[in-house]
Amino acid sequence: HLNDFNSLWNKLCPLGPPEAHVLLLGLDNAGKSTLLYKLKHNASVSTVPTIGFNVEMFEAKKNRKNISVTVWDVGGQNKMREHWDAFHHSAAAVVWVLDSSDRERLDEARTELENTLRSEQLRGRPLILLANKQDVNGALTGTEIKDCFNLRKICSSRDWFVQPCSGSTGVGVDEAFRKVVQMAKPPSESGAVKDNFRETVQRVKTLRKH
Ligand SMILES: Nc1nc2c(ncn2[C@@H]2O[C@H](COP(=O)(O)OP(=O)(O)OP(=O)(O)O)[C@@H](O)[C@H]2O)c(=O)[nH]1
Ligand SMILES: [Mg+2]
Repeated sequence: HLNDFNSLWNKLCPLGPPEAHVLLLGLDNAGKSTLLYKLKHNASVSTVPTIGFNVEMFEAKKNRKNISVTVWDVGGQNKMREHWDAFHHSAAAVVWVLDSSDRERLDEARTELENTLRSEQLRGRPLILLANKQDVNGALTGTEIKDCFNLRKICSSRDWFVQPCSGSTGVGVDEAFRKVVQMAKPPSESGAVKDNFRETVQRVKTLRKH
């Protein structure tokens, strides 16, 4: 009986399936929120710039086990960037979303990515770079981005992967998520990390209210 099974499962796994937190970061207008909702609802949602963050949960399988994946989509505007590091410590993977069609802001994106990767709390976490907006004519290819960002060098101490995609058409979005789940490396879970994390969420919620 399903209920019996559920109660047995809850006794065996009182904490639920293991969780992985994934951070979506990148400049404003890169397409993070569009990608999040495409992935969650397979719908093209019209977005507004994110002040604060959006968060969605997903079920996934990793090594044939169910895991629960929480994706944090943090606003990319300048004034939001100082809050990014509040999300770093529990991240199992960093997903950097790039507007591949915006050549003028490549330098800015590269500088911000390098800053993010310098974070002590993200040490060893994998980087998945989403080369978004591939539907736009003249968008940089994944290979061009890999070279232009010098990923081999700046990611010498972590796993990394470049996935071309489009949040508008959905091309590459499922592949990106599968890759993220496969590469995710949760930081060792300790009480301290969890408390710290709760505190961070509270802090950002308060921030959004003001
Ligand atoms: N052509 C095209 N446009 C896209 C794509 N993804 C997002 N956009 C558009 O880019 C704009 C910004 O998208 P958002 O998802 O709001 O960007 P964001 O990264 O969440 O921005 P912030 O919340 O300010 O950090 C919107 O007008 C989207 O419709 C894409 O793959 N192709
Ligand atoms: Mg957004």
